[in-house]
Amino acid sequence: MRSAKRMRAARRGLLLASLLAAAGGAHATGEPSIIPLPAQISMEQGSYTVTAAAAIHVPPGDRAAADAAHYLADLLARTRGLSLPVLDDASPSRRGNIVIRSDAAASVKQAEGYVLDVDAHGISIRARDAAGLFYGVVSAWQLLTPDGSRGAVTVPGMHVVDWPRFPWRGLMLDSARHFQQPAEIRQLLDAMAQHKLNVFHWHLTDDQGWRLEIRRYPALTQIGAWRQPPGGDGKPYGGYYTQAEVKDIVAYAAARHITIVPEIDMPGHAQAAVAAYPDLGVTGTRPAVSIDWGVNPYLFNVDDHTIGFLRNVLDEVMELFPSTFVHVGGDEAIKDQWQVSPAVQARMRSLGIKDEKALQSWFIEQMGQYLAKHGRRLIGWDEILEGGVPPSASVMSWRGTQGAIDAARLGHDVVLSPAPTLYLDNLQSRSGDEPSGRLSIQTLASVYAFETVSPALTAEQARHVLGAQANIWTEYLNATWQIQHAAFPRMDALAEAVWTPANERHFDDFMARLPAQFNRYRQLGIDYADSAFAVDMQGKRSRAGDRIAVALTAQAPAATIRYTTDGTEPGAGSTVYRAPFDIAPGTTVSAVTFADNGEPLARVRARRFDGRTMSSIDGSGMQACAGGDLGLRVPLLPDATSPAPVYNVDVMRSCWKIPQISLDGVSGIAVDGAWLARNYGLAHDAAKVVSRAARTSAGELEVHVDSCDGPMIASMPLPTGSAPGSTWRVAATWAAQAGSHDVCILSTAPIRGSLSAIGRVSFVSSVASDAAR
Ligand code: TNX
Repeated sequence: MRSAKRMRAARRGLLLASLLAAAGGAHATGEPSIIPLPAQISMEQGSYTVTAAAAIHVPPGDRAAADAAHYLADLLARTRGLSLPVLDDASPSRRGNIVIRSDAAASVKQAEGYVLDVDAHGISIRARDAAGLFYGVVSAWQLLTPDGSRGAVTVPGMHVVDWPRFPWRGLMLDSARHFQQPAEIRQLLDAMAQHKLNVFHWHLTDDQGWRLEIRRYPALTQIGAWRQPPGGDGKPYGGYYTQAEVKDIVAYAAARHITIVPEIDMPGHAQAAVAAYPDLGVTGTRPAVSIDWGVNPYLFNVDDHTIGFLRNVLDEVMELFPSTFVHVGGDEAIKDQWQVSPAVQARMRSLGIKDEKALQSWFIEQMGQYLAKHGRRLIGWDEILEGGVPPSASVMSWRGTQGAIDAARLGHDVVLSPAPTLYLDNLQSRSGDEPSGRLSIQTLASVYAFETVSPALTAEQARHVLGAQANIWTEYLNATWQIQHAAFPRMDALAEAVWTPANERHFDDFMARLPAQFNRYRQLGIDYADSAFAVDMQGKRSRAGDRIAVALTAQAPAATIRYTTDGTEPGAGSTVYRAPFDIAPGTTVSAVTFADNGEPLARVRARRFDGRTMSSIDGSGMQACAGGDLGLRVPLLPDATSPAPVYNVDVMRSCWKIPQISLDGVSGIAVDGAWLARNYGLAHDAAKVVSRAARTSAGELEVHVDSCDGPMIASMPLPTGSAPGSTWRVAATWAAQAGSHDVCILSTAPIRGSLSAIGRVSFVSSVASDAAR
């Protein structure tokens, strides 16, 4: 076998040859856009054209091949307009057209692998198992959709031998914080399968909602699935999955070789369950289903009744989900309630357990043993390592990667899903047009660079690394389009990190294969993010103010940026951006990145540069104040589904810094903001929320220069009547300032009421003509 490097070089060389050979042929595009990149691929002579007259052939009685064939036929019809029949007439020697067959002798390295050949006679897919055939079909579909057009397509000759790097290639979706319809779940599962991902970790219960019907305990969903959102119209927010819907979804996933790992979170994140059945809780009182994101205090108690309840729940969970692994959470369970409860303390003593962390271990092990008795395995978040990891447990490492290292060293199987890299609720660019989410920016490149196996592990320990997954937490992802924006194309980067051999992964090569994937997304109706290819524009005014130097950037390192300055859409013939250029105030710059083949890679971004727009700053131009963290970009109301408005907030400090802005000729400020729900479970950090003295009842926005302790140049009373979701504009003028300064804007609003948030700051110029230019 050739080394990976030489295979790569050979691939490139032959690719060039086949491109030249195919010149003038049907759809001669670049490198075959298979994502994730196969383990081995070599380009061969010849090519094959699939037309509307083609058929997909499978051997009679080869059920796995027939299933894969039908999946391919369906996908091709949807995305290429080719309706190919599936015929069960493939003899062992059959060649030509598309042939899919189970083949115990297929030379794949391991389970889920496949061999795919394209030559002048046709396309052949062989595999030892059903998953391998399915993945072969997914690769074939990608080869047959190299561009956005419909109808006949020519595939270059090649030999692909492919298998996954890890058995756990996952995606987690939080259906508790926001609820997704079954159809949305199915669409996500379908897309996962098309990325060769095979584990869907379904976060079904949390403080803000219990989403799984349990026949024995109907109140879990009658009460626990509904919450009363702040600032809403009085209608409860919620929803749940009936057992019939779950069975459907599980079958839909299984047909795509995806295992669904359900998560029932315990002993923390239990507030919705306790709201339904207060006797499961510690205090005996009934809380509301939570409306606060973060860490809430409600824990399950540790008595026999509650342990029995959870076992009964697991019975129904196991009945619905055939997965070997069942996830029992274990995260963020602050122990306050257990610490002050005489009953819990008595139980702890009678069990001979030394502290609450060890009590959590005992709790989790009760579940672990119960699952083991039923032939299942327990997995939990890395907090289950605290207080002694239960012997039967596997660990999902989220607080960085140390949990995975520790657990693997102790001989436990682990799955990597570290925050912030694999937390897709983080935004993916600094652009102001990104929707709500967490504000640690995790770009496509940073997800791509993720390495599942820590170099700190020995080869023996690394055998415990099952794989990795990305997590879609949905506190701020309220609608399908937001989930899709967060997931795509970072899911492509994840797929390559968990499927492709480590030494075959190259970001530039990956980026070159993405445009074809974007075409598939459009065909499939997936609202992907173009953030990695979007053009960001920064303008800098000359001293005299008569010229503006505009700099254009995009994350994609190799993308060609083209732009116009006359208001027209940039096309393949527009000026290529090479260095910052000068424009006169009042000019609109429109820019977009292009692939080598002349196709645009993103939506056109346009911006008019004049005195007014340049002195108007949105969240993307704001930073945290010293010692703070603008950690979140939140919508106007907790369940809002529109892209705007959004507000970057520091819930601890309510403070924003605008770095180095020229105050020459600036005579005042106008701030567009809103009152937001202060719906955060801050647990032990609650005491750290900064409270400032206010002079008026709703507090003020204070403007300081140079630092937050620097001179105050304006103070604007905030409007009273601070209902969450109400927007406002406040303004002030000030005595002339000179030079460039950091500007600090802080809020003195009372920390018990709504959260004051600023969305846009406009510096008002005293030179009227300048604003008009
Ligand atoms: C922490 S990750 C959590 C979740 C949140 C997430 C992101 C984990 C095991 N717990 O409850 O949704 O941060 O906001």
